[in-house]
Amino acid sequence: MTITITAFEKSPDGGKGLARDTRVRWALEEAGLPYQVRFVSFRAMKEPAHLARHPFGQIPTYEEGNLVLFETGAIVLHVAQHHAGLLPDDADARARAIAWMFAAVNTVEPPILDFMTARLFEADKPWAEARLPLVADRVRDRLKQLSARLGKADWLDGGFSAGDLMMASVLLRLRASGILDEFPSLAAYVARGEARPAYKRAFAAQRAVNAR
Ligand code: GTB
Repeated sequence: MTITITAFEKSPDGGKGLARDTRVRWALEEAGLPYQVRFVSFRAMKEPAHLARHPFGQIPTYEEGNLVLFETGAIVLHVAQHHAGLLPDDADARARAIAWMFAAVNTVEPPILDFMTARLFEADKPWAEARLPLVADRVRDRLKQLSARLGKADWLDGGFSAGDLMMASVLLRLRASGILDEFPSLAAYVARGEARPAYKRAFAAQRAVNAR
């Protein structure tokens, strides 16, 4: 069955792979699944045709036959549950890998999003100077905990899984700020993810559309 995802017609990052379609592309590449992309403009995202796919008018979405999904965690989990390569066979290890997916979007990504918002969109506010160090430290607290758990391992729990795919995707957005490099083991962890052939294909595909 044909898989169709949505992505920005032109991503504001100019092809750095920071928009969330990249993590879905990465999962599809890991699973060896071909897919098509429907590109949407910021205006089209808020129109009824796209809102029928995504209640919040965002990208990415995922269509496969009658199934329409939104939320990258749900999309990557769906792909991982139906195709080999992204979740372990052992039931307990599988549950732990899924826990890491939730940790990525529910525990690690929120402080990173607060930090990005403060840094990129609120820098001109009168309170920005006082708030930015606070939100940056909340990110550092999470990264300290995560790097303690990762230790010297390559991946969070045994072999590479959808949990690592989601965690690396969340972390790589921090690179430009310099905070990721304060945690060399996490910077190396993200680099290991980005070195995977499937990530490289996903990155190249979005870059081909967005590079300017
Ligand atoms: N929780 C949802 C998920 O995981 O799927 C979040 C989806 C989401 O935030 N989508 C963003 C979107 O559609 C694109 S990825 N925004 C438009 C809107 O809300 O109107 C966020 C993003 C956008 C741009 C960059 N960039 O250019 O650097 C990075 C990340």
